[in-house]
Amino acid sequence: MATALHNLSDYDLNSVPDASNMCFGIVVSEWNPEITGALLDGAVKTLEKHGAIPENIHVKTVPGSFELVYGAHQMTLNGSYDAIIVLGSVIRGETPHFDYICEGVTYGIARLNALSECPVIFGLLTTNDLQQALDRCGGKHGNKGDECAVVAIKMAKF
Ligand code: DLZ
Repeated sequence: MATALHNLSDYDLNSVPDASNMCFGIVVSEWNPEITGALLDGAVKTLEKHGAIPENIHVKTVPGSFELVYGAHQMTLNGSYDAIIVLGSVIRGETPHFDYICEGVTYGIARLNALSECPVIFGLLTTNDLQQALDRCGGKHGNKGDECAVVAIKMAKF
């Protein structure tokens, strides 16, 4: 499970279906923008690398990670997406707030996956500090945005 044992940007290119006919929604949190912006860049570049057309990648922002569930839910209701990706970064602080946000988003996204027809891909970095987040948005452990894009294409094809 540990990302230190698995680079987030490493995958078998041949295992990824062609995405040229697919439409993707991405919901990205504005909190920790240097992290979420890098996640978004990684996700969009990887979707396009596998054939997705820029006009078929629709990006919406929400104020914080807690709002990712609402944003993704609205996109599932739209009915025109083959897969939806949520991107956020929650960094542990001094209060239990971190745990409540992480739990709420995890539960909310899992619930959407169980109840809606559109797969929702979980791109929430939950880290103890800023460095761990930087390591996972294009740093030494790769970019979780890349991983989410590959998962979105595979789940769209599922
Ligand atoms: C309030 C808050 C805090 C303390 N930390 C983060 C964070 O590290 N990452 C993040 O995406 N959002 C954070 N937020 C904002 C909440 O996600 C949410 O936007 C607010 O609680 C309002 O619902």
